Amino acid sequence: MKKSEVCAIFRDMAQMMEILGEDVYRIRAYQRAARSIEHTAADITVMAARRELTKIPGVGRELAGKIEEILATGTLRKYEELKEKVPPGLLEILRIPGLGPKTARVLYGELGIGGIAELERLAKEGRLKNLPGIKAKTEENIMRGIALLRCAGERRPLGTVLPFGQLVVDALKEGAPVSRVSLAGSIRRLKETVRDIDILASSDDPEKVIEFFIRLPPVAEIIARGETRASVRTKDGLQIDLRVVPEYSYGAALCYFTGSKEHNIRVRELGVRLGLKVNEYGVFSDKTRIAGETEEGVFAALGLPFIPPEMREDRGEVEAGLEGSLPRIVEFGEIKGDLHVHSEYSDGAASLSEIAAKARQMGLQWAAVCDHSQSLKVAGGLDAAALAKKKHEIVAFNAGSEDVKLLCGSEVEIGLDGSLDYPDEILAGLDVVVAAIHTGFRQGREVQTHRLVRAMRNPYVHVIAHPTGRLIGEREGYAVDLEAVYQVAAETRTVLEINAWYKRLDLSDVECRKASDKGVKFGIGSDAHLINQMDFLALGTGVARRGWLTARQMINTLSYRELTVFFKEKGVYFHNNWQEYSLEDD
Ligand code: DGT
Ligand code: CA
Repeated sequence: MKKSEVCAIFRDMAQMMEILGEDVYRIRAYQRAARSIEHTAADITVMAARRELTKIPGVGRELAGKIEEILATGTLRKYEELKEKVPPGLLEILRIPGLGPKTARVLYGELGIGGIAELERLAKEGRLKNLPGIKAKTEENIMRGIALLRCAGERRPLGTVLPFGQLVVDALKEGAPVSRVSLAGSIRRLKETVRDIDILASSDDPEKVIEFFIRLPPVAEIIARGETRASVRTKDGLQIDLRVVPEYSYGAALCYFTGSKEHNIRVRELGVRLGLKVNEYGVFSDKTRIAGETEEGVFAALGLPFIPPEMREDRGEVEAGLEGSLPRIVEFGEIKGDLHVHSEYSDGAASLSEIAAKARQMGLQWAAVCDHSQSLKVAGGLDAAALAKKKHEIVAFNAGSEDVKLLCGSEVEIGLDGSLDYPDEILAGLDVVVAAIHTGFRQGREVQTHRLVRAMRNPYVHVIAHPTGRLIGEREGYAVDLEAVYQVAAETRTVLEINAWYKRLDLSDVECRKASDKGVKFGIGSDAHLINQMDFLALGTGVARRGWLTARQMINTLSYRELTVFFKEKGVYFHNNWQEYSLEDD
C-alpha cells in the first residue's frame, strides 16, 4: 500500500462527504491530511509500525487510526460506507477538472447523470443551462474540463516519463549490440507532455537489438514486432517505439524521428528549394547521398546550423537558422542554482545541509530555500520567529561552507488585494522573496492581474512564482492579463519563475518566449519538497530552451555573489524612483 493510495482514499472520501453535505471541518481534515501525507518523505508503513503517524502535520490520533486501518486492510470501513451512499457515476464526473461537488450534486439530482459520456452529450446539446445554479459558463467549463481530462489520459507529463526513457536508453547501451542510441520524438524535444517514448538506435545486428528490447523487464505487451522496429507497452500502459537503422543513416533518421512533424515538413520544403531530397535515410542530390550519418551533417547540407531538438517545433527556427539569427540557448551546464526549494522549516522534507549537499552533487553553487509564509498554515507556513531562526541557521551555514551557499528566502502568499503575507520590514531582511498565488483561483481577470502587479511593485519582491497557476492536465491557469504582467515585470525588474515542478512548468515555453520579447528575466525553481525533486531543474531548463531563452536572460546562470547583488538592486532602484512608483500603487 503506497502513500498515494492512502491519499487517494482520503481525497475520494472528502469529495463524497462534500456531496453528502457532511461537516466541513471533517472534510477539510481529510483534505489536509492527504496533502501532508503526500509531502511526507518518510515511509508511512515504517511510521505506522513505530506509531509515529501523528508526527505528520494534520494527522491526529483519529486519522492515524484510519491510516493504520488502510495499511492493514487495504481500505477503510467508513470509505466503503460512503461508496454505498454515493453512486459511482457521480464520482466519475467529479474527476472532471473544475467541476466541484456542488455542481455534481445538481447534475445528478436533476438529470440523474450516470457518467462522463452522458454528461458530455447533454452539455453539447445545451441541456445543462436551465438547471438551478448552472450558468452558460458552467456548461462551457464542463466541456473544457472533459477535454482536459481526455488529453491527460492520452498524454503524460514529461517529468513522469523522462527518467524512465533514459533508463531504457541506458539499458540498450549496456545490453544490446548498438553503436549509437538516443531518445527521439517529443520526449527528446522535452515537450511538456508526451504520448509515447520514441527511441532510435544504430546497429549492424538489428534483430538482436529488437530481441533484447522486447525482453526488458518493464515490457508487458508486444504491440508490433519487425526486423528493424518494435512497439511495446509497459506494465503501466506506456508505449515505447524502437527503430534500428544502419550507421550511415543514423543522423537523418534521428532528425526525422525527433520531429516535430511540422519542423520536418519545413526542413523538407527547404530541401526542395535547394533541389535536394530529405528523408529518414539521408539528404540526396539526384541519387547521391550527401549527408545522413550525423544530424549536424544533415543540417549543414541544407545550409543550417545545428538546431537543438527543443527548438524543432516550426516556430521560426528554420528561418532563423538560415538568417544566422538562431539564439544560443541556455544549457543545463550553465545553471548555477535552484531558485525555489522547500525545507523542513515548512512542508519540505530536507534539512538545510541536505539541500546544500544535493546542490553540490548536481554541480550547483547555490540554492534558495523558500518556505511558505505564515498564512499558508496547511503547508506549515513560517511565522516571524521561525523565519528568524531559519535565517540565523542559514547565515551560520554559509559562514562554514566554502562552495555551496544558501539564500534565505520565502514563498510569500499574495492576498486577494495584492498585499503580501509579511510586512515590508520582514521581507527586507530576506535574501530572496518569491511571491505566489495559492488562493482565490476563481477571481476575475482584473483582480488577478492587480494582485500580481501590486506584488511586483513591492521593492522587496524579487520573483513571481508559477505566474499562471496552471497544472498540466488538471487545471488551467487563472484568468490574468499576462501581457500586462510581462510589461510590469520588465519595468520593475521582477523575475518571472519557470517553476519546474513536473505538473506546473509555469511559465510555459510559449509564454516564456512572449515574455522574453518584453525584456523579462527568468529564474528556474524546482519547487522541490523532497530532496531528489531538485532534479526537476532539468525540466525547467528544457522549458527555457524551448522558449529560446539565452543564459543572459536566466538569473540561474549568475554566481551567488552576482545574484545577491541583482536582488538588492531592485530595492535600490525603487528607492531612487520612489515617486514614480508610490503614485501608481493602488
Ligand atoms: P507525441 O508522441 O504525440 O508526444 O509526439 P511525437 O512528436 O513524438 O510524435 P510521434 O511519436 O507520432 O512521431 C515521432 C516523430 O516521427 C515525429 O516527431 C516526427 C516523425 N513523424 C511521424 N509522423 C510523421 C509524418 O507524417 N511526417 C513527418 N514528416 N514526420 C513524421
Ligand atoms: Ca512520440
